[in-house]
Amino acid sequence: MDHRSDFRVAATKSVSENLVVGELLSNDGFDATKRLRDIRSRDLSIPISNDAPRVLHISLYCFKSFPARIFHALCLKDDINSHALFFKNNFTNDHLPVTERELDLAVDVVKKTQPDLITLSIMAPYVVAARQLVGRLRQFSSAIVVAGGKYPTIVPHEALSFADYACKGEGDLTMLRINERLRQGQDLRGIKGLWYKDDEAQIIDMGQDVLYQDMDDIPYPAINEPQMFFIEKNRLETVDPEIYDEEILVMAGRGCVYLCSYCVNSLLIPMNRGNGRFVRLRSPDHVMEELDYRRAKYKSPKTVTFNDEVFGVFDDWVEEFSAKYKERCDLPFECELVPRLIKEHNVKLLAAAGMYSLHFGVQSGQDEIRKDVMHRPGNNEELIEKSRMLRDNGILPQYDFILGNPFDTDESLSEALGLLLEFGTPINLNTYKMTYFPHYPFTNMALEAGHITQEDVSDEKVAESVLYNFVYRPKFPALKRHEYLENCIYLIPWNHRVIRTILYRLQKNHNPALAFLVTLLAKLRYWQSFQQVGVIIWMRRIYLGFKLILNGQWSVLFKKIKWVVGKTLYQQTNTGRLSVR
Ligand code: B12
Ligand code: SF4
Repeated sequence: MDHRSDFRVAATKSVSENLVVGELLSNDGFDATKRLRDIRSRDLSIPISNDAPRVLHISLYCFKSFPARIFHALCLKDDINSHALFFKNNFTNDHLPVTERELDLAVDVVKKTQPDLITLSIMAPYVVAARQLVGRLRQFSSAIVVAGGKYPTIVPHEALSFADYACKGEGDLTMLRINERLRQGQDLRGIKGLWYKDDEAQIIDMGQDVLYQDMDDIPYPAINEPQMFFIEKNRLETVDPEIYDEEILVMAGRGCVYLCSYCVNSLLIPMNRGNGRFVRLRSPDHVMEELDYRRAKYKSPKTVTFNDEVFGVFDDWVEEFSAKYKERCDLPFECELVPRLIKEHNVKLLAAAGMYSLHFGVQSGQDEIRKDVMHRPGNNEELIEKSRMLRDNGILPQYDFILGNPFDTDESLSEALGLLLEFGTPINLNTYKMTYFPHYPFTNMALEAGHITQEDVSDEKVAESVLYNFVYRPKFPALKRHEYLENCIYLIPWNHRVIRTILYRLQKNHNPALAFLVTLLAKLRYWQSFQQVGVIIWMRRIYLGFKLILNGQWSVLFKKIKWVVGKTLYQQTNTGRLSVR
């Protein structure tokens, strides 16, 4: 089969003077789509041939990594001697730096698995760690290094500074083509989407593969399957920690319909024009099959979270999914949808199937900023209406909000505070800090407006910002009005009558004493939530305990005590069970 005929150069600008458009090489009649379909129903425990190529997939800072787990499953099905290494985990705002011991443990895994090929899945915040890890592994291995994920998708030419090949875009079929080349003992040049440097160090632009449409052909992520390694806190584990998680994180599809300026989709959607439908859902049956697989693996799953960016965006899908979920899965679930796309009819169906909460992004409190700067649909009126509708249907809304937006003003933040207070109580609010991801339209706007400089978008700065300040950290001291208004927003979830009164007062008028008090309380909330300061957690527990006693809520009190004891015991036994093998 001649693959040249369907080769389309993706909508990539010329990124470097030293770049030439590459040619696709025929893969000896290899048809990746057919292969994907042929191996679809294979079991993961199928014996691997003795002479099968050896591949090590590495995820950086994410034990849950969808791509690394999917590729491990895909390669096992494809008769590849596949291994997966999860090199460090993602602790929000508190990532731990790579240690020498951890690099040594990764080297041990490489020595043990002897890969012919190493793949890395890389997001922008982890480029520094990727360079460091690849540098070390190359001292002990001559494996080919292929990078994929959001970072190489956006800047494949930059990824070639440390990887031999960089995959632009989705890589499921690419992975099968790579496997076939390894089986044939050929190099990887000429594969669609796989950029490389030729012998003269010229970057060869291999475009990007089409978006694979039939999501049911793609394996779901491997959970606690053979040949998986996990490194964190100077330890190497071989039991998948995922099975001890009470939350099952699933994706029922891929893609989004919007192009918010601070989100990767603002780049991916234009990049994929003419490349197939961007939003693709798995069939409800396939999702249920995965949930059966996962529930059989997990020790005591309690909830399901769908991590899709726009969950259940098609009405007929929602109808079928709700009926099947209700019939086959008794775990409550939550999901995420853009407010504009939330329809009452679908909410009722999903609620009847077990949905207890729905996330939606508010992101700004002012319609103009949301629309003109963030390129996001929806206005405040619509948000309030959707929030009310969810509550009326017994669904707990969860709101996402981005602070640290340089285009915000005192007025827009005061409006935001008013809006969030209007959502009513109890309120679940996640407050993030704006991150300047390289090349995103929002970042370019901030650069043009002089709010940031190129240095703020360097790999190191992006890492620093995401690893330690992805979730908003309250400002201290917060003397300016916009600073303490952000702290006010951060404090909203504390939900106490007195606090709400203070927030209302500050929203209307400047008051330095109250602003100082709010700032102190916001700091306290941050310590309690993120720095796990034992004393503060216990002070709060004792306070809540007394409150329950005073209100005579004995059954709630006993439930809470049982939960605290259970959690403490679980943490202890969990650490014991995960000891090195
Ligand atoms: C689900 C999701 C998560 C999940 C799972 C993450 C994961 N690693 O799988 C959770 C909740 C854990 C998560 C956490 C985080 N996330 Co997140 N997340 C997403 C989301 C919504 C979907 C990504 C996804 O899983 N898609 C499905 C998988 C199968 O696709 P994929 O990862 O893109 O992989 C495909 C290709 O990239 C390629 N590919 C990937 N790796 C490789 C490797 C090789 C060798 C090849 C050939 C191809 C290849 O093939 C894959 C299959 O087609 C995206 C938004 C988006 N539109 O993508 C944000 C997104 C990826 N997240 C983002 C961020 C910042 C984070 C966090 C840092 C946030 C935080 N501080 O907590 C962490 C980092 C975790 C980590 N180290 O990976 C950013 C990354 C920005 C960037 N430019 O790099 C995104 C893009 C959102 C945004 N703001 O724009 N996230
Ligand atoms: S709606 Fe969400 S996922 Fe979609 S583009 Fe906007 S921020 Fe990204």
